[in-house]
Amino acid sequence: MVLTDKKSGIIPKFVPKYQKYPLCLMSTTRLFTLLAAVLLAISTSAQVRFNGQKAAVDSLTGTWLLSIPRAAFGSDYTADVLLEASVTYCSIDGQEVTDSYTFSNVQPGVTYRLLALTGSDTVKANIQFTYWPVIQIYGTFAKRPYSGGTVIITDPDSCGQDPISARVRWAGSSTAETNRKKHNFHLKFYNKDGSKKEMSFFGLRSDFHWRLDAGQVDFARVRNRVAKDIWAAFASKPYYASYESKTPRNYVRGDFVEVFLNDEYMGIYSLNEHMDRQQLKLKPYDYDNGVFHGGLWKPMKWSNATIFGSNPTITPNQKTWDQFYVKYPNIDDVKPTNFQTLYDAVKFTCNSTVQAFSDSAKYYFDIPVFRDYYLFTILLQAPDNVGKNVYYACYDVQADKRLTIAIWDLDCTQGQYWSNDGSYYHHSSVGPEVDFRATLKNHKVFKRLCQVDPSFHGMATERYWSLRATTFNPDSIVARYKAYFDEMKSCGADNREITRWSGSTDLGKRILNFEDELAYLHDWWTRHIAFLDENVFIPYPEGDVNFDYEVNIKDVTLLIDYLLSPREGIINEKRADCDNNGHINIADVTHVIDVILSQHIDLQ
Ligand SMILES: [Ca+2]
Ligand SMILES: [Ca+2]
Repeated sequence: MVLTDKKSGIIPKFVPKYQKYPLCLMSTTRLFTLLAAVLLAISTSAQVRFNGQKAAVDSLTGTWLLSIPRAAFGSDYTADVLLEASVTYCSIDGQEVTDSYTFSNVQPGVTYRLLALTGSDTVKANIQFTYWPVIQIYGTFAKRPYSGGTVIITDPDSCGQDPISARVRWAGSSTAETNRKKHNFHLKFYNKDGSKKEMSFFGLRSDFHWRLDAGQVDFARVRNRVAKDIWAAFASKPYYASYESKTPRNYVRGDFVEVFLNDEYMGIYSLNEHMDRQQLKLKPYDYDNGVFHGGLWKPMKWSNATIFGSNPTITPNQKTWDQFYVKYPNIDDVKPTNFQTLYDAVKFTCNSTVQAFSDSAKYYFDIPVFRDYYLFTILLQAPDNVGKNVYYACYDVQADKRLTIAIWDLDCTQGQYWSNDGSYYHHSSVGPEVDFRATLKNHKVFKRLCQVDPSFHGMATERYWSLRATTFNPDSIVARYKAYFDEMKSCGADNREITRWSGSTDLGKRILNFEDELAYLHDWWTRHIAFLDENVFIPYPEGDVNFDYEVNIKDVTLLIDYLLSPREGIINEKRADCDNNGHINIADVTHVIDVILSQHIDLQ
């Protein structure tokens, strides 16, 4: 992780609170009284610094968390200790500390008991280590609007802990309700003069706007991340990638951190890039001449319009059209805005004849990316990503009106439902033997693409089988989870997350257990891929050029038509290369005829 600015700072005064666990054993009042007697006071961690670093304080458990290099785990870790003048005595695990201390055999979750005396207070804390970055957020926040706050970011590989001025709000829709606890956050960083403070983490893009993803209702906490990894591993690039000089990404990247809010541990988050014009490398608005180029839109909620099923009158003077929100250009900068390109695609989907849709869908939609999204959502089962939690982008509305897709927010996938009402856990509607096409075809673009062109599903099927032994192998998908669980386990974050959130209302008061979830995911993926193999992406027979699961004279006719007049889109070239020699020619026609003849021989 790379931080860009350095200046010394303070951690706000730590106020002791009741111990959260184990509440089941005694009343809060009694517990508080007991703790108050034992912990006469816990004070700010700034009074004791380790290699210049102030620990992040969790007032819920009395834990001080220090972020140190990963290499320090599994061995002894020696830290220079700096005591503030007010500290008259300090010990760790009973050994007096003056200017340095060696933590023996640092392991995930292992605690070292600190005792510090000042003139008026006795400070007791359990020191733990992580090798993930730590982000401390201070302030009072809501879904909207942004509120001022302070953010301190501790990099395991450096000692800078500058307080950063920030504008912060909760991100998401249902996950941003006030009755939820582990909120996602939008973070916007600012310099002291009020200018945007660009920061880069994990070697990712430099930006002033970052998002912390909580995985609030996700029992694996990493579903969104694994989903994005799978998409990044196979999905087609946007149609304009071949002529845009920079690399567009139709997904966001990020990495793990541990978050504290007002000195309460909030657990494992993914610090992610932002989805915007910069991420997708859309052509910028021409301010000099007032000309629109790139456009980016996102549904806020599911509606008939967001599934391209109705085309109400556009509202270019507003930031929303029906349930679509204009992300770029920002309505605050460019008003009226341009919903026309999106509107035209919706209207075309609603009103075009079968023939017109068949002929012209490729001028409105980035078919390879739409096909990959079709495959991806069937693979993951993503009911929250049909008509919402997706971005539509146009590179340059002046040159090419095609919409492409960028993925977003895939927490509720792979057997995970979105509600936290307690009834959704491992819900049958997202079970491994559910054919997701029924849900996906509520979206009229996918419904019509499947209806007018069998090769849409056909080519998705071929893509599925080309990836079946690698990216889509259930063992390789489960291995992604295993690797992330191992990662969180080996820095101790897994148990900190469990201690903080297991049994919470966000999880329908259910137990958080990563081993159980891994077993669930293994079962779900093994059964789901077997189901897809046999029921959804059913392999086509050899010679079935037109994807109707039959090999007959229609395939021969189509193939000859194609050879006489090659046309984009009427045939899948891989299927047409029936003898699989890399060329499409008359020998393939002969091969199809041989297949047909052999069927007749088989029947005799
Ligand atoms: Ca056929
Ligand atoms: Ca051939």
